[in-house]
Amino acid sequence: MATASAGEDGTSRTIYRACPLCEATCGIAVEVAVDVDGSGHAVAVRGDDEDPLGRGYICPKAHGLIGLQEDPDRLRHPVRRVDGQWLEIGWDEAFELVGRRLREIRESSGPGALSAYVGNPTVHDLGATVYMPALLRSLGSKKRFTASSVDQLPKMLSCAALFGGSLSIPIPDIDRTQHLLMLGANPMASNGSLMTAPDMRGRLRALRERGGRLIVVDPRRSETARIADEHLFIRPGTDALFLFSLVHTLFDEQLVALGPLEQYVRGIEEVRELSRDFSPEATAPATGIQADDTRRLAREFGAASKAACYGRVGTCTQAFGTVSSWLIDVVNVLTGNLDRPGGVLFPRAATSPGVAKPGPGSPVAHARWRSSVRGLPESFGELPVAALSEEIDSAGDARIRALVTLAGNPVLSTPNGARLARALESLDFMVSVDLYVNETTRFADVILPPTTPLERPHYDLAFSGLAIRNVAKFSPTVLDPPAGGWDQWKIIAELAGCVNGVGADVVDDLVLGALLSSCVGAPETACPDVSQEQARKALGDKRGPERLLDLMLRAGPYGDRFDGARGGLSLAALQASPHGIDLGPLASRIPEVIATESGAIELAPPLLVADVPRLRAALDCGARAHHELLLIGRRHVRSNNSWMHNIHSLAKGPERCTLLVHPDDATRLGLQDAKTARIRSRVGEVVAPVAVSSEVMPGVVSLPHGYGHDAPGTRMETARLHAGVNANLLSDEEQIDQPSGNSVLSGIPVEVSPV
Ligand SMILES: Nc1nc2c(c(=O)[nH]1)N[C@H]1C(S)=C(S)[C@@H](COP(=O)(O)OP(=O)(O)OC[C@H]3O[C@@H](n4cnc5c(=O)[nH]c(N)nc54)[C@H](O)[C@@H]3O)O[C@H]1N2
Ligand SMILES: Nc1nc2c(c(=O)[nH]1)N[C@H]1C(S)=C(S)[C@@H](COP(=O)(O)OP(=O)(O)OC[C@H]3O[C@@H](n4cnc5c(=O)[nH]c(N)nc54)[C@H](O)[C@@H]3O)O[C@H]1N2
Ligand code: SF4
Ligand SMILES: [Mo]
Repeated sequence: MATASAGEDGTSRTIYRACPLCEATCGIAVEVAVDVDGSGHAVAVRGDDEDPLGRGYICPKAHGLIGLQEDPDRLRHPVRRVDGQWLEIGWDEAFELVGRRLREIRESSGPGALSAYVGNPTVHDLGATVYMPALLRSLGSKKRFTASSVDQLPKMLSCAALFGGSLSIPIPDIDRTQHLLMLGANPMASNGSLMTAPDMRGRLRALRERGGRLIVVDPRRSETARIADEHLFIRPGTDALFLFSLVHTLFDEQLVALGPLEQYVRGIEEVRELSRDFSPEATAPATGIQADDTRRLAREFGAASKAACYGRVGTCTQAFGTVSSWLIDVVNVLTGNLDRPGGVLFPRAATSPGVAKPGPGSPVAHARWRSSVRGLPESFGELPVAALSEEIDSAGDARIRALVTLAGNPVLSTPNGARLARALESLDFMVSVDLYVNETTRFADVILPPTTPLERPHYDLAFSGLAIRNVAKFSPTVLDPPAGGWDQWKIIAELAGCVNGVGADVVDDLVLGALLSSCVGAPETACPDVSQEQARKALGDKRGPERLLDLMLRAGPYGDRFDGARGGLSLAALQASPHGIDLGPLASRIPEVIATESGAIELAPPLLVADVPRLRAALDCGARAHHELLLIGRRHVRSNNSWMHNIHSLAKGPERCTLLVHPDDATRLGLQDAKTARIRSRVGEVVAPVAVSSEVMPGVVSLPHGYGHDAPGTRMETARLHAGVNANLLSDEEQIDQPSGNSVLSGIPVEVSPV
């Protein structure tokens, strides 16, 4: 437990909220010591035993919230870079400058000269989540990038094709399943992703105690593989081949049994045909998984009373990310496990539109425009970030000249970080909304720092739609923001406004107006009988994200429909239940949730079928390329992508940024434990300490991402002491998953030699 001095007046209060640091969204109890002047400081973070999802669980990172709060390197005022020096400036001056520069560049070079990169912590703040789209719209540029395209974009694309919604992602029913087949995920370190489920250790233990099985497929014997019933090594990047072999076997051995799902599914025969070439014998040389094992795994999956196939970042950030993501759900569908308790289910979030659009929908929002240089396709309004550098340094007159970054560190988190750093340095103007001067924001002209997570209210809009139970929890402000501190929503709204010469209030009104028209007063909305005026009155005039949240909750599937007497959810109802409200286990939602053009689950969507020939070609090269050494990443429970490395309590301890090498490879390459190695790829090289370990499969080396904190010009002194190297100096912006343009960050060909 983190401790600090007691409050000056000797009393303390406890505030319950959700931890905003990762997708688990654990309920935490923050103890605040109260000072004589009534202000307070956070002294301890505990798990909240009454949180319906987390039931008291937290990981070591939760305490880091206090470290973040007190970090002397964290920015507390806007800063401007002048002749290499950071000068504190006022908010008005900052926005005047930013607005003027962005407008000038847009006027001289067109809206395509403006761009934005939105990073991962955006989804962990309600305010950023709801105002960010307004910022992107106001920039008026089609060149927008987010961390999705170094993460889950392939899953979004496959789900949009199969089910009609990029966020219609089936979640493993981990508390009721009897068989969990997990690929490319290590929730024992990551605490779970696209599966909001605190305490994975406890939940996986419970699975095994009730006689269920956990099977992990991973090129590394990860922390999760170690507690599994069975672990199979797989050659990086070959999951789609392995999954197709499972599908092949399901057909081959008459294990296909869709049950009640069958009436809603189209394309089963086409999938059968496609799977013919991918027999377990055909894929084994490439995957490294024996044909007998693949057949046995297919049989066991088919025979389990309730089973869930689940893949995460390792199955997305690879050359066949979209096809792998698709085939994971094909396995679930063919065995009747989609939409069945104990299988994989669609959550029903409290803020999802109250009337889901049932039946036929619109086509997948994909490839409506393309990037200028390589012609990479847009998905859901964003371009793959693998194209960001070239859109700055090689797009001629169409080039990006000004960039907004919001809660992102692409120099450490996207491919070929060295080229991106050079490109950022060449921009005419850059503004970053961030807490630190780090590897990316050091190139900004202006940095606008928001108040901290403990100083703002929160609700997990995204993660409540990805959780293993339906829950709703509001997180109130824990600490009063400091005088002159700006909440993130207000910074984003002001930023959106200043581009067009208006203030944050105008933007707030527009956001509210748009949300009102989609929630109330029209036949296709959830509350056709409630007028916009009525709703507006019920919501009150408090500006900011809480009012928008109230609207979404009240018009949502559990909402009070603006009728207090009716009962149901509202912001007030959540505020009266500080631990959160349990809305029950996940339940079947088909057909209501399906929104494809046809109204059916498209098991063989054209977008994915079109990528199968590329996969077929990989059957041969896969086997031939076994002499290549492939680089994968890994996560550590005390780390968080590229940040939180400046918090001593998390950063201390043994060196984490080491290269894991299998003993056979170490011998062959002349590498020694604890000595250093040079790792080279097509795009760059780094030098890192070696840890010889049979934890990785032969032919695979592993280096975590998010390090490389020794760059000049940053202001993160603790991180600098544990600098490590940037694994994304090795990842190659040319290597992408074809359908989505998602970066390949796993399975990068490298050469390794002793230094
Ligand atoms: N090689 C390799 N690369 C990877 C991955 C991998 O597995 N391997 N994983 C990928 C994945 S899954 C992801 S999601 C991306 C993440 O990529 P990014 O989102 O680009 O990077 P983060 O490391 O999450 O950086 C977060 C940034 O937000 C800032 N920040 C933190 N909290 C706040 C806040 O409340 N407000 C604001 N404004 N800023 C804040 C931090 O200071 C930091 O600058 O990295 C990807 N990159
Ligand atoms: N402590 C901590 N928690 C985090 C984060 C963090 O940085 N630190 N990041 C957060 C974010 S943004 C995300 S997206 C999630 C990610 O959550 P997870 O997906 O669980 O992420 P990882 O722990 O990286 O696990 C990925 C696994 O895929 C394996 N792998 C790599 N390549 C392949 C492959 O080709 N095939 C297969 N089958 N496996 C492969 C790796 O060895 C690794 O064990 O974690 C979140 N939680
Ligand atoms: S697992 Fe840790 S970092 Fe993630 S939400 Fe829970 S306490 Fe926070
Ligand atoms: Mo991520």
